[in-house]
Amino acid sequence: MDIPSEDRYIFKLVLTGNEKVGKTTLRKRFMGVGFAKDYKKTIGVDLSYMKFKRDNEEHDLVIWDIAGDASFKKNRAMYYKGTNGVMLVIDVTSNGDLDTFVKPWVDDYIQQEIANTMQLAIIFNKIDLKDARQIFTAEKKAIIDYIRERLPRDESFEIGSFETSALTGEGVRDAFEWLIEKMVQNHDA
Ligand SMILES: Nc1nc2c(ncn2[C@@H]2O[C@H](COP(=O)(O)OP(=O)(O)O)[C@@H](O)[C@H]2O)c(=O)[nH]1
Ligand SMILES: [Mg+2]
Repeated sequence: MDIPSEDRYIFKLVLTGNEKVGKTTLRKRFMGVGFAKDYKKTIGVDLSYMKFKRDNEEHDLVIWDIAGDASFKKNRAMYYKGTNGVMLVIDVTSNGDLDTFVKPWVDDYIQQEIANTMQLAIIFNKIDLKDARQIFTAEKKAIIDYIRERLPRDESFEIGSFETSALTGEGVRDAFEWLIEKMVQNHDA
């Protein structure tokens, strides 16, 4: 893994969402499989690093991905600190229950004090599993409305909503690119 030089800004994107919704598969689909193994052992997180170009300027991006549930809980503050962008991943074959799949994460954003500044994309993943799908337009709206209501942001705050399949790759690049663009815009502003 390349170590970015210290004078460059490193954008931080964190993946959130319940176990098995597809966070790691999405990350690998977008970035490849490279990660810093040591962090996995010590803080329960996989870190992936990439460079990206925008307007001829090169930036650095680190994606944080929860690796182990127990140590993640202990290291929650470290996980969220300095976050520019958040993906909340929802499995469309789940029932999308707000208390189970959404509330705990929104609670985190608020408690860890990133809710005021973060950019946010909701990722409705596993759309390839058409027969098992339970989350459609109405359920998606309920999830996004709930989040909007709880976040301390004004009406102009845009919450990204994307349908993806980490298995086929459908929608994955669009989702990451949208969020990265928002993160950069917000940092420039
Ligand atoms: N069919 C299908 N399976 C997926 C998709 N994304 C993830 N999975 C599977 O769901 C399981 C959990 O995925 P994983 O990325 O480990 O979830 P995580 O716990 O959120 O990191 C694995 O068996 C994946 O292969 C998807 O878009 N479609
Ligand atoms: Mg995972």
